Amino acid sequence: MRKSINISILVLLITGLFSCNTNDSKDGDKGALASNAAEKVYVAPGEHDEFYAFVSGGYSGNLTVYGLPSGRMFKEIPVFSQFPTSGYGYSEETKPMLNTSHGFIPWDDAHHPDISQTSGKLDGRWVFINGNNTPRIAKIDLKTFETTEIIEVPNSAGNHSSSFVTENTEYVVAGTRFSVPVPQQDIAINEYKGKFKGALSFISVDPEDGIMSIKFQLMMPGFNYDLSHPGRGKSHGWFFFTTYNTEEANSLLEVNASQNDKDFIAAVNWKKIEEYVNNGGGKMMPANYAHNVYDDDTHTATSTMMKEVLVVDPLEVPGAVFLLPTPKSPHGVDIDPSGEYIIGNGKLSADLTIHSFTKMISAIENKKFDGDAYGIPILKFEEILRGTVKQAGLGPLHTEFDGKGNGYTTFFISSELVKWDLETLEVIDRKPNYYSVGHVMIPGGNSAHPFGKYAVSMNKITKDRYLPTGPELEHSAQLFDITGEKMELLLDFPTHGEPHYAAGIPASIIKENSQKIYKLAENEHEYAAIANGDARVERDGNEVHVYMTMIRSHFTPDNIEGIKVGDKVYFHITNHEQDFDVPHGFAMIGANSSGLLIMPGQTKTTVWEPKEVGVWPFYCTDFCSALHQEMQGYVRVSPKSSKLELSWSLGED
Ligand code: RUQ
Ligand code: CUA
Repeated sequence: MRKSINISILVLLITGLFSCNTNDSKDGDKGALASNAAEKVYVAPGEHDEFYAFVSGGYSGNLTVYGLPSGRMFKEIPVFSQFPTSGYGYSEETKPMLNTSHGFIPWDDAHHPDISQTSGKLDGRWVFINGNNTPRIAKIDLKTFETTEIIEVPNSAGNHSSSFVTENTEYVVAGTRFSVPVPQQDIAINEYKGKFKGALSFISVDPEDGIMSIKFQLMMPGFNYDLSHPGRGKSHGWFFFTTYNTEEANSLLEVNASQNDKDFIAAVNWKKIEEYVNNGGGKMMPANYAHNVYDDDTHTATSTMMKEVLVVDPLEVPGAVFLLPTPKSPHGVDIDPSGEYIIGNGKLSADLTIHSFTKMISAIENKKFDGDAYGIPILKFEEILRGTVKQAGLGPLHTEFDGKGNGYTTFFISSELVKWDLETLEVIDRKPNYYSVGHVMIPGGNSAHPFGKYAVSMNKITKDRYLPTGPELEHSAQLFDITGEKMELLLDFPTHGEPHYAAGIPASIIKENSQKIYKLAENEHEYAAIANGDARVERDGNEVHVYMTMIRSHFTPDNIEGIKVGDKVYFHITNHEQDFDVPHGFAMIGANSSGLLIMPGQTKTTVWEPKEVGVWPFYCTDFCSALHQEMQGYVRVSPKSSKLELSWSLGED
């Protein structure tokens, strides 16, 4: 590999970073305001948006749902982070969702949502998202908009080249950003080179119930695997991963990992490996990772520790893995809707590199190799290159497509969104982004059928775009109309956490399936109180189980006596409402947990360990009726030595 580095770009990256200034911003605004932008984003009161946008929350650990074009925020879906609003990760039922091999982890860094597909089209069943920090992949059910499954990814670290799905959701794929010793061991960090490995995990998704299971892990050389995307159409069956730090440096990466003029895009023929694995290939290796599943009928999650994983050595499957040289530490790799163009966004580059899938296949067939890395053939750059978009901008990160022959690439350093023609590779338009754009999203952008009406750029720096809110500002997204030759800036809207990728989908695909209540008759929660007579309190040693019901505007039981200091009181609360949008809340004074928000027909549990004698109230936290303030009760707590028997009131006089 040649050693050279564009020092000026590196310096820009390290120091200058943000080339745009606020004066540009004012000019840009004028352009947008001169148009009918307001009309284009106006969704009249009571009207619905045309698209859902699922925007990653980055270090919030969650996923936020917005409407497009209005930019209105509809919901924050808790995924990897405890969420006191609903009690996710606090309720006894959902704590297992956050279980990992490292124990209970109440947070993660959530990056790249992707919506399930059938035949290359968004099907709106699930959205997947990766946890970077403690490697995990989560699945959110788009009927309930709840996280229903989380699988930990072993042998990985910084699970960043994730969680993208193949065109029939055969797999959701997760690649490690940081290579690590596999299996983990106590060795010197400077033994990195050659000893650390990069695991690329192919997680199968059951076509019926969506259950995830790690089919195999491809054990690659110890590079950093940054992003990935599936092939589609003609390239279906392949998956592409960018790499950087092919130098395998282990310190001062900002210099040492930028020595090679080109890093690689790893092309993985997963169909070939699947076949190899189905025929008994690969090695089972001991592992320890959590698989957490939430059951909609029992309203309860279970966590199972998995003990092994199937590992595949790429050298054992000749013809399955190739390396595509790609300039300047590529960040995103994006595949156009036809599956022909493989776009490498070299983040230290001014040009965009486009490889051709067809040329890649013929280079493979004709053995146009340029050596190998750890035995994996490196294809000749000139043989696979389709062309470059010249001087497109500085620091390309990510590209999306409109399905009409155009690519839209974000340039972090020059802070702009650039539209270019996939055929001519000419730049068509560029618009400044405020400021320092990361990702861009076009609904359906990672599929064979994008909906090329809007593009949303997600920016890293907000500065003066909104009223100041102290040193910390929310990140900012910008909505563009991309139906014309030129892009038109329509709207800025704040996003929660740090949005990395987002996934958009026409609302029509999912809104009819959106569930309104949980049917009480189908509630199989172990501690549910369904029939009127089910409400009760039971003691089992120092554990007390309260089977409680709630309906406007009453808890049953409402007063409980006979609880003692040192007891562990489980409130299992079932909401008997069967109307859309009538939750009740539950909060107990002094509980070391969050309140609960319980949806109609649902059961949730919280634990309270009273520490002092007295009479302690609980109440409903959601203003549910005119008599909401009356929705309350008391627990009498007696000394540990008390002989007072349990008693409770069922709401009669
Ligand atoms: S990565 S920009 Cu996960 Cu590009 Cu955020
Ligand atoms: Cu129930 Cu307020």
